[in-house]
Amino acid sequence: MKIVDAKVIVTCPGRNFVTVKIMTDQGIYGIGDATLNGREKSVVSYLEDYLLPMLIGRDPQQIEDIWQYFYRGVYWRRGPIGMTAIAGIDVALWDIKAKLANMPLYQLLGGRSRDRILVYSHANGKDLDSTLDAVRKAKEKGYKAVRIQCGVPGIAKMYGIAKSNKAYEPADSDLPMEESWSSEKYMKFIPEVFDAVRKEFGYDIHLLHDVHHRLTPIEAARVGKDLEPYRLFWMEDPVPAENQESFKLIRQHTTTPLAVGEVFNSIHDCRELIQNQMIDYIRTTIVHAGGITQLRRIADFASLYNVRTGFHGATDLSPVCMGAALHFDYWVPNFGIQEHMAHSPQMEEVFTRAYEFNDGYFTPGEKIGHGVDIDEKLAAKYPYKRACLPVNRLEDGTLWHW
Ligand code: EZ4
Ligand code: CO
Repeated sequence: MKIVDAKVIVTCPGRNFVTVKIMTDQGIYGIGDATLNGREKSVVSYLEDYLLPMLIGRDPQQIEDIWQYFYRGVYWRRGPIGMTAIAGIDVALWDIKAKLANMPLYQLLGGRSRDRILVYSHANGKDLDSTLDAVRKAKEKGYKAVRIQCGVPGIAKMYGIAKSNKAYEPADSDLPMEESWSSEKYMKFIPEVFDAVRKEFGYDIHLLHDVHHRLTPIEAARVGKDLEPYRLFWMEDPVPAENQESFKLIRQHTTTPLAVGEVFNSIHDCRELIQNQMIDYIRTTIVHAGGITQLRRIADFASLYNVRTGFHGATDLSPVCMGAALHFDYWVPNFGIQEHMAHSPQMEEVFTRAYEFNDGYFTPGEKIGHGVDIDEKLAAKYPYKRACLPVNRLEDGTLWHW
């Protein structure tokens, strides 16, 4: 069996998505997501100019060898652009292998370990009242777990809060917009938010929160401690994680569970965090961490230390990534939770899916492969449009983490 063609499809049905499509001499094809939010074209170039030409003539069944060829073989290892490109190829190859085996992908991975996949949705509001409304709406849709972000009095524009009534959308301007931040104002306000949410909705719902790397370790320790009475499912990305040692300090002070890793792209980025049991959930996802081939290794390694998965699943990860992630979640023994932000109807016209939502849980569907496909004709109607993530500054103008 041989790969006869491989291409990249870029489409913007409301936001930019990059899809790898690999064709074989047996008529079977596979697709993979290779979207890197705000830097999409750099992955497109890496694929088109380098990796895809090297695929032609190879046996698509040799997923492992192809992965090693693009990881070890290129000399320049790791990094978001390279690992996202590898993930796009890897998922397309797993899709092909599952189609060859005539199985849904989860069967090929080892079969399902659970009946259904718990997901969390987002509830954000510019103030407390609108945040409570958003939680109510998520509950009405059936979600059993909700990530809560709330505008902070005195901070004009901040991450995670939607503009007017639009869906929350961080990448929406041709050049980066500027947001602002005050750790002091945030730290004072955030326990009040969770207090109000628990008072209104009780404890029979999982609550999550994303700090988006904005605190120092000792500040994160305090927030974790202050939030303990509200029993969070997790506190996400409390500090930047380049320095994995930061988490030792946070861990000494709080029992609020920690989730980290959506910006990681290799097993080495999370090795110390996992092996020193400094986190509870690993968020590294298929598209940004070298595909199923590497993520399996990360999950197996994490399972040795009681760390469970909680994959990133924002809308900038295409339905192709979501489909593959749900097959992975169905199988992985140490599953924790899966993030879910609904794609728009326009996006779901371009990408057809087999996965289904029912009362707060997903199932990946029984379609062979990962069950997601792309309508290329429709995709071609939505040309790429540059959309940058914002930057973040402190009140005195200092450029800050975001
Ligand atoms: O900022 O997906 O937990 N989710 C997040 C996301 C990320 C975007 C970046 O592309 O933090 O909203
Ligand atoms: Co996050």
